Amino acid sequence: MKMDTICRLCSACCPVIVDIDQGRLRAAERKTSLPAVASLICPKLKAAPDIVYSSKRLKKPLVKDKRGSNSGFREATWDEALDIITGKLKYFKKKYGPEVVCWLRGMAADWGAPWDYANRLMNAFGSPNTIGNGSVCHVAREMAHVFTYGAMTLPQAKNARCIVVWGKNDRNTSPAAFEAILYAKRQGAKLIVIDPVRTPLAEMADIWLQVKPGHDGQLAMAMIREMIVGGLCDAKFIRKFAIGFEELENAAKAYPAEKVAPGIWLNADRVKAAARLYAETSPACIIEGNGLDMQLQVFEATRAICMLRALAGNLDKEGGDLIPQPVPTRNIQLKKRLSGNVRPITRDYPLFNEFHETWGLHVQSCLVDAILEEKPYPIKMLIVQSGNPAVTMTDSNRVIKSLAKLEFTAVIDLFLTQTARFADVVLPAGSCFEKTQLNRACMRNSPVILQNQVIDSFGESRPDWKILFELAERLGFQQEFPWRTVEEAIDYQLEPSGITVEMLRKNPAGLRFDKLQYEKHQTRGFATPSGKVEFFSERLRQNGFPPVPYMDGGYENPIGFSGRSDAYPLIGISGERTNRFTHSQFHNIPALTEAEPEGFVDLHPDDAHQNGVDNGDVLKVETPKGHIRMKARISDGVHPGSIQIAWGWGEVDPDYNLNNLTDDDTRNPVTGTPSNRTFMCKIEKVSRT
Ligand SMILES: Nc1nc2c(c(=O)[nH]1)N[C@H]1C(S)=C(S)[C@@H](COP(=O)(O)OP(=O)(O)OC[C@H]3O[C@@H](n4cnc5c(=O)[nH]c(N)nc54)[C@H](O)[C@@H]3O)O[C@H]1N2
Ligand SMILES: Nc1nc2c(c(=O)[nH]1)N[C@H]1C(S)=C(S)[C@@H](COP(=O)(O)OP(=O)(O)OC[C@H]3O[C@@H](n4cnc5c(=O)[nH]c(N)nc54)[C@H](O)[C@@H]3O)O[C@H]1N2
Ligand code: SF4
Ligand SMILES: [Mo]
Repeated sequence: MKMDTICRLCSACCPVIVDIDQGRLRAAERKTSLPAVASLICPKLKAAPDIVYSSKRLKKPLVKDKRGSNSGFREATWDEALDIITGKLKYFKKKYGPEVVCWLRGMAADWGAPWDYANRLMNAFGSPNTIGNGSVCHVAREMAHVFTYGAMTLPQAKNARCIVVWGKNDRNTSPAAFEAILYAKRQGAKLIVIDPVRTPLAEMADIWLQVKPGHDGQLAMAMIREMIVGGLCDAKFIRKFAIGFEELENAAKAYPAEKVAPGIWLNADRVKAAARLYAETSPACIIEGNGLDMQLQVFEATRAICMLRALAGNLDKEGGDLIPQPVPTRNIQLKKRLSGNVRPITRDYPLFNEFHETWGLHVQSCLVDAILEEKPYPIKMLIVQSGNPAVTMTDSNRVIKSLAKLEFTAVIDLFLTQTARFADVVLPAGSCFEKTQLNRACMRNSPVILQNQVIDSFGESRPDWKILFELAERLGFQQEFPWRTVEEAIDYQLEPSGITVEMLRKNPAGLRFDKLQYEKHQTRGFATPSGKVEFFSERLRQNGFPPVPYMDGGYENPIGFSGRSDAYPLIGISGERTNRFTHSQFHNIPALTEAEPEGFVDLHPDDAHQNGVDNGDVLKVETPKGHIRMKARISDGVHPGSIQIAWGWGEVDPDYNLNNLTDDDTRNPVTGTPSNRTFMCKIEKVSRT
């Protein structure tokens, strides 16, 4: 039987058709809306049955029992496991106050509506500490958009005449977006790629700017400057719909391409050519990605990039960058229930906490501060849902110390991960094919497409929503969680839109709430305090941050450990996400590891020669925080002076854990973002092939 759903094996959230036989998944295939382009095969989706029915999946709840089996865990019933967790929740609340309990969410259970259940539960319980990983993913970038023109734009690559791909590797991370770029290129669109690594997109580009890692903000300012002095801006749009142009013009004076380019490994003429091609081709869109996200200057650099969109007049144009039309939903977070006296552990980042009612709290580094240093107060109990912080959070040695110090930890996951090993109780969660949920990726801009439960639950595992609803019931929150099924909960949340689960099931391709509209600013303006595009943000100024990005004219080197470059001369790039793995996931699935059994450190032939390194030699890569060991792969796809380190392999062996190298001491002052992606390091050959 064929059924429609959304794949959530990674955050690309592709609509898929699954083939089901007696409640079991046989195969799955992506749908594509672009008939002219062959649908890209996703290896993870192809391996979905191997993932879902992996022998390593957790079938039953586990409880830590040091007297028991080798692993230290014994199997338990759901009743026992949930009773232990609720007992601990009540104990810590009574002894210290509800805020000592934190709920930490990774990206896997969905960046979406289901997260609202965790917020609702924790807010009803009385703790403001529901923390996600937005400080290292796209949320810091989203805030830069919101502070510039009120919402995060969606690039309309399919109909663009010029596409800028800025720090994104869509072939591996978002096949639908890659297909749209291929489609547009076939229609003659120009492609500019800004990436320190030669990705498949860089190979196809009309202009590839191999920017020095972490220095995108200076590049964006040079492009702004080139557009302004070249008279290439949309003056009419700026006059009517923007404020602070003069201040931006002044700030950009410090960044002529000739002055910027040599320091960021680029050629001034090519920077100018890129700015001109972007400005002179209309409509044009900018696709940004995670290459910007873990930069120390993520907020400022993204704000500058957002300004390029406005200067070129591409905002909310077909083939430009669309201002989304989100589906109206009921805010079910119950934030108002919190006592005003209990401030979250992320209190030092008030603007980031509050810029968007959906996102909640996202500076995950604050959790480690709270556990280890008890700042601003101690966290004693942690519930980790759909995340693997022992591998994915910054400065793993520090994270692991914090996990070891916690008084009680529960983990909700499909597998016994490096993080779950620290848990007192592990609850087995259902995979994305085993649960129905509202997917935020769809809600952000219609059409809304439902993620459906299409197969039976594996073993005794339960969908995340069910685990949360049952915890709520045990804590006495029947009133807050009155729903018997997830369908009821979704209908309640979607009520303002008039869309129901039943309607969504009848329309598997999705439902739009309202008609797609462009240039909405003509009638409504932009959702900023001034109603205009804010090159100058009074809100930032009032909060002690530069109102215009890079207005100090500085040429800072914003890379982790940049002050230690004598001892650590190479730039380490947290590297490629290949299309077989999602962060720390699926390295235990033979169907995927057969084709890609290990990760590599890519280094340029010049650096290999200088360090006497051959292909396959084992390298020790070191920073002041720690080291990893991984095989070398010589590649001219990276710039001399930089190495690209494979991401996500720390789940297999802590010796491969890239976050052993990263620094959590220095963070972006607005968003708390550390330099996970870019840091100074050194290499040493430790063995030959
Ligand atoms: N140095 C460095 N650090 C990074 C990054 C980087 O590139 N470099 N990337 C950053 C980014 S962008 C992100 S988003 C984070 C990701 O950080 P995490 O969210 O911690 O990433 P994953 O390794 O995917 O962990 C997801 C976990 O959820 C489990 N899981 C999968 N599906 C479900 C489900 O439906 N329910 C439940 N309960 N569990 C499920 C998986 O088995 C896995 O253990 O890492 C960040 N950290
Ligand atoms: N297969 C797979 N798909 C995924 C994921 C996964 O783990 N695996 N993770 C999901 C998640 S949570 C996320 S956030 C997205 C991320 O998806 P993408 O945004 O595509 O992220 P990456 O592929 O990590 O990085 C994008 C590009 O940024 C470049 N880059 C690195 N440093 C810099 C820099 O300093 N400047 C610039 N301009 N570029 C730089 C890298 O070389 C890379 O080509 O993917 C999602 N999809
Ligand atoms: S890219 Fe692959 S794994 Fe990710 S959502 Fe799409 S089909 Fe699933
Ligand atoms: Mo992410």
